[in-house]
Order: sequence, then C-alpha cells, then structure tokens
Amino acid sequence: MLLLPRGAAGAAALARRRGLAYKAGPSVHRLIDAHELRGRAIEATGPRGTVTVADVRAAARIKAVEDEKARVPVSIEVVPFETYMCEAPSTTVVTNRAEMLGYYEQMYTMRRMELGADALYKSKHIRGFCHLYDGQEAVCVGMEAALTWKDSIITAYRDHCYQLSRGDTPATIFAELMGRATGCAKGKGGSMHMYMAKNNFFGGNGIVGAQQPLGAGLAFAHLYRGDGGVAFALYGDGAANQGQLFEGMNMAALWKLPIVFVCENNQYGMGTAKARSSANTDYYKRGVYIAGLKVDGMSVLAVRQAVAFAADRCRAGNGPFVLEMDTYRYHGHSMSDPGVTYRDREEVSGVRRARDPVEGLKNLLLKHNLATPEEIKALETRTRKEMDVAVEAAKKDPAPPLSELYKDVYCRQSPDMFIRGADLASSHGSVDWAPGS
Ligand SMILES: Cc1ncc(C[n+]2csc(CCOP(=O)(O)OP(=O)(O)O)c2C)c(N)n1
Ligand SMILES: [Mg+2]
Repeated sequence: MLLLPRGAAGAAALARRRGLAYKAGPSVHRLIDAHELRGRAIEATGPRGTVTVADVRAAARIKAVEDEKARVPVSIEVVPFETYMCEAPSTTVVTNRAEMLGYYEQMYTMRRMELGADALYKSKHIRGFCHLYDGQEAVCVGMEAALTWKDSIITAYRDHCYQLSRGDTPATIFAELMGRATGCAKGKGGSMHMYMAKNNFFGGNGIVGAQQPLGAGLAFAHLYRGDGGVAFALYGDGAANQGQLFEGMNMAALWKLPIVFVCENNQYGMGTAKARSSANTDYYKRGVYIAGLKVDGMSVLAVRQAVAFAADRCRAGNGPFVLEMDTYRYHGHSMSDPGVTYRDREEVSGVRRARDPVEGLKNLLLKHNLATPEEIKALETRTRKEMDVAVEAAKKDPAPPLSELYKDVYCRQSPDMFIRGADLASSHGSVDWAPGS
C-alpha cells in the first residue's frame, strides 16, 4: 500500500519529491489520475505489489463515498456583523467538511510559511524588509473562499499570503524573500513586492495608501471590460487615514465602481494603536456615503460570508462597499520591531488564547465532527514537512545573475533613453546588458 499526495496536477512531481510512487503500468497510472486518486492509499493486490485496475476501481468507490460525506452541508453560526447603511448578511454559514478542511490546510500553511520566514530572517537568510501576516490568515483565506481569480486583489506590503492564495508556491515565495533568481519577482522585489498578474493579484505595495486608488482603477477596468469581476483593495487601520483612500472612494462612488475597500484592522499602524491615529475607529463607517460592515476577521466563515455579500452587491451594480476586518497581528510591524514596546505580551497571548484564527477553525472542525484529531495532526505534520522542503529548495537556488541588474527597471526602455547622471549602457563594465531587454 502506497501513498501519494492529493490532487492530479503536479501530484506526480510532488510524489517524486517525497520519494513516493505507485507501482503500476501507464494505463493504471492514467486511471489513477482520471479518478483523482493521487495522494490516497491504494491497496496493491497485483504481482510484486503492483496496483491493478481492480485496485484503482476499489479505491475510487471508497473515494466516492468519502467525497459524498465531505459535501454534506453543515450550518455554523458566526458572530453578528455590525452594519452601516445596509442590511446584515445571515450569521448562519453553510459549509461542509471538504471546505472546512481546505480552509484549515490553507491557513495552517500560511501560519507555517510566515513562521518559516521569521526563522529565515533571524538566521540572516532574508535581508531588508519583511512584514509577516500571522494572526490575520482568516481574512485572506475567507476572502478567497468567496471569490474567484477573475476578481482582483491589491494589498500593501504584508503580502506573502496573498501571493500564496493567488496561486504561487511556498518555495517561490521563500526564494523571493531570500533574493533568489527563482523568486516570484526574480529575486529583485523581495517581501513587499510580490505580484501575480495572471491571477489578478496586483501586489505588494510599499507606499502606505498607494494601493487604494489603484484598486479603484482595477475596478474601473472590470466595469469597462464588463467582465463581472470585483476589485478588492486592502489597507490597514493606519492607511485608513491616507487621503488617497478618500479620493478613491469618491470616484468609486461617483462611477459606481465594483470595488470593496477592505480595512484589515489589526489594531496598530507600526507602533501606534488605532485610537491614537484615528479620530473615528469605526473603519466600516468611514466611507461616509458608502455602505459597510464590520466583520470578525478572526473567523474564516464570517469573512467568507461578508465578502460574498459585498461582492454580490458590487456585481449587481450598486457601486463600492467597505469591509472592516477586526483582526490582529502577532508579530511586530516588521522584523525590526519586536512588537512589545507599545503593547504588552499579555495582550498578544490573550488574543492567541481567545481568538486565534487557526486554532478557532481547528476547534470548529472538531466540535462539528468534520475531522478527527488524528486527521488534523496528519495534515499539520505533512504541511510542516512541505514547508521544510520548500525552505531547503529555495536556499539552494542561485542569486540573480549580474545580467539581470538593469532589466525590468524601466518598462519598454528605448535605446536612446537618457538618464541624467548615469549612462547605463557604459557604466556597468562587462555586464551583459541590452537596452529594452
Ligand atoms: C506614504 C507612507 N507613509 C509612511 C510610511 C511608513 N509606514 C510603513 S507601514 C506604516 C503603518 C501602516 O499601518 P497599517 O496601515 O495599519 O498596516 P499594517 O502594517 O498594520 O498592516 C507606515 C506609517 C510609508 N510606507 N508610506
Ligand atoms: Mg494596522
């Protein structure tokens, strides 16, 4: 009996990395893929432990029964939403085992990925800026659960987990953090500048407030093209006081743009508590003429419900909406901030005990009998191993070659471009550089 990872695409590669494989001929392998059985135990009854067609069919029957069970609807209550100029979504969220386990896997992966980045920074493998997202995972995962990649997302510099949720891999993200050529921005962007345009993720923005009007632009593009997409512009409680937000909101309301302004209220902007920076800390009301909701940002289900509600309103042509996600960041603002000079350790540990989004979801899985403690343990062990493999793979990757130094600096650089004080074509010595390349 052998195990392979779940999912069809890429599963064989993953299996090879883990040193696992089914002993079977090509047609049986095709059958395994057709039934989406990779990652599952298949009893091998053929000669010398080979998997037969009958074995695959038996495993497919077991899977069908399990899949049906995993789709049985379950109703779970979430904390009521606070409303501004709109009705409230239902607090009863209908989900199932498959969805809930999927959310847990994503959130646990994000938690481990950020803790991995923390260790890499402390061991000096990551240099420069690094802002971690642990504590806020339910916002990202809940949001994606209600959207498709046809909808756009743009955020600030706390962006690693959005890069992951938009289809990148932990290995590529670690590589970018360590400045490796295999990173998602060729190792030249680092922590704050992740990007996945093909899946409508537009970064990764280091200037506080920059992404909010850009989000309005993304929403304009959705409307102009008539593609049915909605733009989600994320910003913090600190960025909520940036003038650009209000300019973006004004235009979005005038033009009824399909945009949701999402304030990830993690209670602090750098070392400043929200009440010291914001005259009005009800961020969901601060669109003034735009309706909004305050959401328990530590509950993946509450976030999913609110995001689906907001996106539906936008798709129906009602213009912009505001969501305030009540959440918390465990780490300091960035790696240079220990995070304990402006708040005490008890506050952080109190949130961990009472509201941790990952732990909270695990408790729901157990309470509603959607998973056993053993299944959760196995998922966690597997995820931790995957993170270790990703870190080691990224560490081995090379730094970008010198020839990359001047590439991607200016878009469509013309051969006769002049930059005062620097003649790029002659000032780089032997570097292999060509204008516009
Ligand atoms: C225009 C601008 N002003 C100031 C800064 C410095 N700065 C970086 S992050 C930050 C605080 C932002 O806090 P918040 O919006 O709550 O986001 P969080 O870090 O909590 O996710 C500040 C002031 C900046 N990057 N850009
Ligand atoms: Mg903040």
